[in-house]
Amino acid sequence: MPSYKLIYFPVSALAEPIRFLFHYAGIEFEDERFDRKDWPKLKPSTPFGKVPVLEVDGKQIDQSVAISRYLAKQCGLAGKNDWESLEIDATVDTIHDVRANIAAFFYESNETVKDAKRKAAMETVPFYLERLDAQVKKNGGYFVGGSLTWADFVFVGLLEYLNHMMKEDIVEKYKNLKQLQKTVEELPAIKKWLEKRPPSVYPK
Ligand SMILES: N[C@@H](CCC(=O)N[C@@H](CS)C(=O)NCC(=O)O)C(=O)O
Repeated sequence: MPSYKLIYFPVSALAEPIRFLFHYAGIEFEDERFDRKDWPKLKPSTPFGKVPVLEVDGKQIDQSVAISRYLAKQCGLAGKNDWESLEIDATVDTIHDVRANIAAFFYESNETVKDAKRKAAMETVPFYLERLDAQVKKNGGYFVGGSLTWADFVFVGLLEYLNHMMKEDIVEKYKNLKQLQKTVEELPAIKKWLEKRPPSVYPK
């Protein structure tokens, strides 16, 4: 078994689906959370100046989605055939489109532009969530194929971060997404992780 080190800010966000996968698969890893003030020093040492970065036996790789897909293949969560794998990839991209819409206003510093982007997100996000909710309903409580896949981990893993940016529980009124959150969070390995995970420390 290779030795794994996951390097990220001290938050859930993009690293959390990867952490979910490690815990679900029962694969040991070092969960390195660096202090924000150390980022400028650390950034040039990463492949593309971004985190999360995974070190596999000392070799560095970035991109949270690619890393999640890699781990999902190892624990049987990457789809039962090529079509399902494609559906999972498409769903994960859609989930990241939702994140990008929310992040666009959250990280905007110009107040006028921020308001315009927030207004746009308030229309776009429900549009996506309604459709994702219907997808879960159609697929027996999961995003793809009637059973757990890494797309479910990406969505539920990102939720805390999305809720932090939106300042509300974004799945509150989406019955099927809410139930999916419950299903994932009640998986024994995930439940155990959620009980002990360090709280996210978001910038003030
Ligand atoms: N597509 C990349 C995005 C990585 C990304 O944007 N990471 C942010 C943190 S969430 C980052 O490294 N920000 C610090 C910076 O850009 O200096 C992924 O999914 O891993």
